[in-house]
Amino acid sequence: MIATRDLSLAPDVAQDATVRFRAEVLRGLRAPLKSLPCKYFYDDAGAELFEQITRLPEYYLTRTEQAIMEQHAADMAAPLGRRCLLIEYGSGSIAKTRLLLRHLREPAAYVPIDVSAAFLKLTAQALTEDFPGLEILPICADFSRALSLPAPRKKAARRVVYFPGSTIGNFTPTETVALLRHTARLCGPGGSLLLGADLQKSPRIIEAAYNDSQGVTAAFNCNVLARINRELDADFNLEQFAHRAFYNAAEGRIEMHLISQREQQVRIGDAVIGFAEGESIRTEYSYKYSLADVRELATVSGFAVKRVWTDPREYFSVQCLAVH
Ligand code: SAH
Ligand code: AVI
Repeated sequence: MIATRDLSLAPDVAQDATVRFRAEVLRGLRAPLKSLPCKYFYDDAGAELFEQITRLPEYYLTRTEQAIMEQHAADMAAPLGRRCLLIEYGSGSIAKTRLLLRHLREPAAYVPIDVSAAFLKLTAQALTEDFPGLEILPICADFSRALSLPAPRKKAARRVVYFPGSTIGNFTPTETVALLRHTARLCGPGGSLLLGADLQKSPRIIEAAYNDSQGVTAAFNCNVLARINRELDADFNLEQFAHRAFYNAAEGRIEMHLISQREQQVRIGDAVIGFAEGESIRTEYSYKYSLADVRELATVSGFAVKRVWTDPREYFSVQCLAVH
């Protein structure tokens, strides 16, 4: 029998989440260089727009990682052994997770962690049908914050964190080291991290992935303002902010911004934020690493790189890191 957990948030937890959302939005918009945390992209509409992005011809990341998983998931699963507890950060639509689960030997349980309740509900439903007997323990939370893991019914031999999608690239290198250290502690001795990371390549290819011709990435970017309007009683005029994404070669990252098209004031609840014409809100970084960069980040964070799988063009990598 499958066990899944109720994902509806208790009223006080939902209220805490809104208080935190408001505090983080105001902190970001009151800073001299305005920014918004990218984890707030993923309300129901944002999750759906992200899924559309993964199918765009320009967005090479998802299909390249999927191909790596299709080819090597058995190899990735073998050293993880019997009865591992599989924890996933930013699980999303779990398309790639299925490939891994298919090859794991009697996993103790699967713990998807995502800020998107919409994604998590779909996950539990879909996996219930396809993996009978697998205990699923979803957590709707920010994986970069302290969290306590639910105890699976079956005793786990080791903990494995699966972190696909290059979501690691949405953290700065300093944040990445903190996140990896926290992950090494979570995995504990004998644990592993299976990490999907986008790689450096021609800036032309990278920039196209974030400036698609159908405007889906622009809609994804602007949706965060619609979410703030709806959830925080704000009055952003979406027509007055334009999507901008560019590759910052010095920092090795894509930057996504929303550019104010005129001088304007926006109300968020009882707070008022002023924008100059041309002023930017930075909404996301997406770092692109070399294999050596990942090795260095892993090593200073308590991991050793054990295996690396890439595609023939070396656009993307999946890496097995062991806690050392
Ligand atoms: N793993 C999927 C989805 C990647 S999109 C894939 O590879 O296609 C990024 C996912 O991470 C989204 O589902 C988003 O809701 C989630 N996410 C982003 N930041 C998060 C955070 N700090 N904590 C928990 N989930 C987060
Ligand atoms: C989830 N994350 C890795 C995506 C990325 O490519 O940085 C989010 C995204 N932003 C724009 N398009 C996709």
